[in-house]
Amino acid sequence: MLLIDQHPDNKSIMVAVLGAPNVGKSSLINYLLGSDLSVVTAKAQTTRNKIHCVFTVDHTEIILVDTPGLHKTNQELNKRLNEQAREGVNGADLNLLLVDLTRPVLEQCQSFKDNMETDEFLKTWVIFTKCDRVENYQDLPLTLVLDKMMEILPAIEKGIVVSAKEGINMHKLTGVLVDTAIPGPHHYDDGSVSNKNTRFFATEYIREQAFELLNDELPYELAVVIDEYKDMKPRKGEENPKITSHISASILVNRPSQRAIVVGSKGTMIKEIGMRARKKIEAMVGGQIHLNLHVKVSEKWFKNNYILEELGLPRATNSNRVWRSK
Ligand SMILES: Nc1nc2c(ncn2[C@@H]2O[C@H](COP(=O)(O)OP(=O)(O)OP(=O)(O)O)[C@@H](O)[C@H]2O)c(=O)[nH]1
Ligand SMILES: [Mg+2]
Repeated sequence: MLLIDQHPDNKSIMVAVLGAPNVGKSSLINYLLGSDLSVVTAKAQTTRNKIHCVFTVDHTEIILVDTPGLHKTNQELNKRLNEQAREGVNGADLNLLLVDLTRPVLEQCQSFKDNMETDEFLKTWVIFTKCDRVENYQDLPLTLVLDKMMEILPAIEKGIVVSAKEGINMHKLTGVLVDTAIPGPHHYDDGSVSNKNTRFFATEYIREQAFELLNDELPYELAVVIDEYKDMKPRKGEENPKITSHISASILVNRPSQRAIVVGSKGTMIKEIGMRARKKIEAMVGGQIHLNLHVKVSEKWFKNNYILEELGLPRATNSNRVWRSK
């Protein structure tokens, strides 16, 4: 946004949303945003790229950086996911460390510290998530837990208990973020919701539906790439074209047997994935789209540097030697 267009009361804050896989990072962001922008599934490691998710409250811009769940790993893909999470703090003013109340909380704090692989931490607030799943969460000995966490990570300043499912304390969280925002210009234009484009979110929504509909380990060996994304020009005299975009995308899998599962009997599975993803993409673009999905066997795509780069996952500092072939 041009400086000349900035309101004198403008404030901004960039917040890195971090934590283990599946703790509810994307759910929290979507709740605060008031939309299903970021992908959420019951499976761990749903988010694969760091994503800026932006909203404003009066004159305050809040940029939430969604990140992949940090975890210990030797796999190339996962190393790159961790790197995305670590990079999520670049430029941030505050870390939110999400800790799932249904799992051991001190362990999550220790793992976060270890997996970030640094001794320098921004000021950090602990967000205890999924309190709706804990009986009498109000009686939790939070002060004691926070003291123990601060021993592990001195950058911790405070803790807030929330539920994105039930909306518990979410307005309070927005309020403290607004209060903490720094006076200065906004980084995004009014109405912008992300640094990622519709092409990126189209792949995310296809992958989200595939994750939801497919069982077991398959999702981890599945990725989505766009082959073609064509916005249609209205024909002469046509004011509101019926189809606004044509999208062709490939679902990559590791083995032929996985291809058969994703296609499904008589193509029913791929049809269902496509139908659900299309609805979500149409809601995003505000028009009708034509979505063409293919399933391609791309053996060990998750070790292939070219494909990983295309998926927005550049090499990590601790990357393995990876395949060079296309
Ligand atoms: N009961 C309950 N479930 C929640 C809450 N927040 C998230 N979940 C569920 O937890 C699961 C994981 O949520 P995500 O938001 O995808 O978690 P994440 O931390 O972004 O996960 P990754 O991207 O895989 O690291 C989903 O099934 C959510 O519906 C909550 O407040 N209460
Ligand atoms: Mg996520």
